[in-house]
Amino acid sequence: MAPALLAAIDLLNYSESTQGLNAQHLSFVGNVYARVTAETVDQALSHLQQSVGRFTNYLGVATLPSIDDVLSLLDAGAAKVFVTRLQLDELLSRSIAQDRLVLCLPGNTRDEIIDAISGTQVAVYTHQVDDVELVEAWLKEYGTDRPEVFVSFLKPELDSILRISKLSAIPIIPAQSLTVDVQKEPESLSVAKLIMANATSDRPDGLFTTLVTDERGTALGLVYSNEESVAESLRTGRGVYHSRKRGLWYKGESSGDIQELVSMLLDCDNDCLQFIVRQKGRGFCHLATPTCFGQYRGLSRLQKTLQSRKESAPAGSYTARLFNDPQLLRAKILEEATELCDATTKEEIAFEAADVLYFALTKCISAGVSLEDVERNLDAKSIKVKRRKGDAKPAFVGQASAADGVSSGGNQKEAVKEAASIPKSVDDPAGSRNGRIAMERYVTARETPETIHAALQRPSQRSSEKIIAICHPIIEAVKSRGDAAVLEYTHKFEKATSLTSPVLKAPFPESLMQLAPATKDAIDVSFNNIWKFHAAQKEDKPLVVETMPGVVCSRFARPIERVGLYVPGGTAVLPSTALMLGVPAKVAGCKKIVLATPPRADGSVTAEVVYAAHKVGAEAIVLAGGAQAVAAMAYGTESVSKVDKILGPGNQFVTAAKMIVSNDTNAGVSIDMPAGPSEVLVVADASANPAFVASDLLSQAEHGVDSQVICITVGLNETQLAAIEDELHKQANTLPRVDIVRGAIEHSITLVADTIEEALALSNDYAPEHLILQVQDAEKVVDLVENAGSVFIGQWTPESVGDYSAGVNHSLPTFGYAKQYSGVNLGSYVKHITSSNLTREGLAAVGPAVMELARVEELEAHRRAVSLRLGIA
Ligand SMILES: *[C@@H]1O[C@H](CO)[C@@H](O)[C@H](O)[C@H]1NC(C)=O
Ligand SMILES: *[C@@H]1O[C@H](CO)[C@@H](O)[C@H](O)[C@H]1NC(C)=O
Ligand SMILES: *[C@@H]1O[C@H](CO)[C@@H](O)[C@H](O)[C@H]1NC(C)=O
Ligand SMILES: *[C@@H]1O[C@H](CO)[C@@H](O)[C@H](O)[C@H]1NC(C)=O
Ligand SMILES: CC(=O)N[C@H]1CO[C@H](CO)[C@@H](O)[C@@H]1O
Repeated sequence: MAPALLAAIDLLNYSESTQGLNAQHLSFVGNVYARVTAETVDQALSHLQQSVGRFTNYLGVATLPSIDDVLSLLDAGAAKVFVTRLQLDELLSRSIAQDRLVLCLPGNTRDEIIDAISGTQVAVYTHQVDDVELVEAWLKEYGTDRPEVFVSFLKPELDSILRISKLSAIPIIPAQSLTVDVQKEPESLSVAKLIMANATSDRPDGLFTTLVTDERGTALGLVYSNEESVAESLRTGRGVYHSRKRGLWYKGESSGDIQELVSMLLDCDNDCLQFIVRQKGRGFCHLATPTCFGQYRGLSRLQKTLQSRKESAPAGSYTARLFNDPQLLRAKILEEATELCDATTKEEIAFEAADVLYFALTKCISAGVSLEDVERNLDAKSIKVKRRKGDAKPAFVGQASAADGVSSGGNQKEAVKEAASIPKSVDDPAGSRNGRIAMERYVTARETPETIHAALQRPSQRSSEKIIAICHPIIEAVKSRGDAAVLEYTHKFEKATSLTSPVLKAPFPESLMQLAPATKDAIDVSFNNIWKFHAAQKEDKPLVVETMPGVVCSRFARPIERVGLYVPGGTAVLPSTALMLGVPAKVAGCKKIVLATPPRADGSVTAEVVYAAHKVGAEAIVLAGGAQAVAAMAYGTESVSKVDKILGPGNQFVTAAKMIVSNDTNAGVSIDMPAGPSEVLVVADASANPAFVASDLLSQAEHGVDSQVICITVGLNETQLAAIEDELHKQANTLPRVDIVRGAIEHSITLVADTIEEALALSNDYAPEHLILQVQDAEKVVDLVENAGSVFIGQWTPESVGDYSAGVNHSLPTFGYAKQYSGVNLGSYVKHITSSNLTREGLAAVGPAVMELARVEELEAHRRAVSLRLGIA
């Protein structure tokens, strides 16, 4: 709708005290035109910010030389900016909507005007018109089927303004020439008169139907106005109407239920007024209800309730607690937001969204912020022209991926694919710094230890409680309903609805293991190397120690009888994990090996994994992922054997499920270690090849957006740092998984250190899963390594060899657990039994000590077991 009247202010000399309209009056009119120059642009921006949404339209004029200033004004909420022809072309080419722009005509002769507006649909402005008749003539010539026309006057006189208005042009009049009180300022133009100049009543009594609403647009009631009541309303700043019985009607004058005028406008065909007011007292209706149409509903009702509770909440009531305990409120907002994220059905989403709005509004009201303030903000944001990033902050990205992960029982690396930080397009800034794919850089000598520590935080460290809560019911279902429950989850999460059995039993048919010869050979090579390395870890004879003459203690190993190996799946093919987990189990001599992996949607498992399962002698493959697979192996089902230990990496759901089952004493199952997203830390000095360093960082970054890669440089100068960064940017852009890489790089960092000791101290504190040493005398540096899952020594040892074929396992502690845990190794598949074997003399020698300690502990039977044998009373 075209603004009927524009009040112009000149920021250079406008002040509240000048004669004419003050700021409140301006907001009644709603449409303000501000002359903005290069000198006053900052003033205009702050004016806009303070008046967020106060004015329906706020316009700037084209004495601005800079396109950036124009953009800033639009972004800050200016409804339209008046620009030159050149600026117009430039802005339109930048996809700025044409209804945000007004073309300033270079002059106001007929030819100039016709020339300027032919062929454009953009609104035009003609400045300081002297010859009103001429403008009138060409407006008539164009008829009403033309762009909006804004007109300012050399001499603003009522007659010329009205003539132009009647031709549907929009007059711009200096605020100083306008008044809301003609009695006091008889020289000035009456705002009421101008607003009503072109209003046309469709009623025989000439009154104007007037809709009264609150700021949110809720209709409060219906009344009538005429020019007199409009003028009184503007003058007093209150709701003033025309009562058909009583004449001029100052609403609330006797009852006290007054209304503050916020603004007034005409509808599209100028026959109905809308008054936007702030209702005070009991309400609008004579029945003392808030509106003539009954009670408030929805958010308005909630807001009223909260506002009244804030003033007088019954002590001890929940709302009072929320107002008084910011920590509780914070926790509720976070909790409800998470629940909303996890909701799936329409009913759940509506339910959870309502909760989020409830707590969010409580926060607002407690801080004196109203819904109207929030909505003004929304409106202001909706007209921004500069793009917002829209990415989630890193701390929240992991949480987002966690919730997604439940649908793919697969590898963490796969499960996070849909995470918020995967760049959606080339111009998405994730992982980019100054237009390049680059990690954030910190010079350790210039930062506090706290800053460095914070920078080394892993992504997605929160969420575990939530995940555990999701896993519990799944585990319970599998525990109580066995195969049926496992199948249901597989149908639901992996979409493998054709599956009728949750297991594939050995011997696996050849048809499921059809592999290219090269792939088969590669698996065989890896199998043999892993076998050799783990066989060498085998203890061929027990450890025997004679602690005293005749007292022999020994320790010997026995395989864990039944092991369950979790092989992440999803869309990734991970035969290497099957080998890394399965070979040591076979070397150790585990009697039963069960492998679990999520099937693809067609119910199949990749041939590589089946072949690997076959090579390690697995008795069955459980076709399930996530918590359901873990539960099936921990408790056993009709067709899945119960196991004694579960090993293998997985997403947060697998990890959480492993923690839950290992914590259940009735399950009788242990786990290898807690797992988290994969990570690498590369230490590089001047001897390192920048291309190698970058390739190692990227080979980890491509695992998933929640991977983290850290580069610690030792004594490198700017040129050398730039060389690594150049390589990273260059190589990253050539990778097929560049989007995932960018997601990971977004929360990855470079630390610029001076010495190798400093670098290793930082690394030990971080305790990386993979540590790559690309430094001079790398093997000596290993002595400085205190915490790491696996170390890759020297420039010829990329992490990839460890991932696949060197022989070391790649099932390693992540998330800083390298401080407490080893990676999977043969020891993970065996337990150690100790034994003691005494001769009579041996018992005689050690017996007095035993008896004395038994006496001190008052365990008489213990003492007697010795004394009896030794024939002592
Ligand atoms: C003013 O009134 C005329 C005649 O009724 C109408 O054509 C025109 O659209 C109106 N203009 C405005 C701005 O209301
Ligand atoms: C482990 O068990 C204890 C005691 O039953 C419980 O408090 C704790 O929350 C459990 N932890 C997990 C991860 O289930
Ligand atoms: C960095 O060191 C290298 C090797 O010593 C040298 O060639 C380069 O000029 C140095 N760059 C800067 C900016 O000091
Ligand atoms: C127990 O000790 C005796 C005497 O030292 C020895 O002969 C025997 O082999 C040992 N047995 C075992 C199982 O260690
Ligand atoms: C045996 C194996 O698979 N490789 C290594 C896995 O990690 C632990 C901890 O570093 C090593 O002890 C194993 O040798």
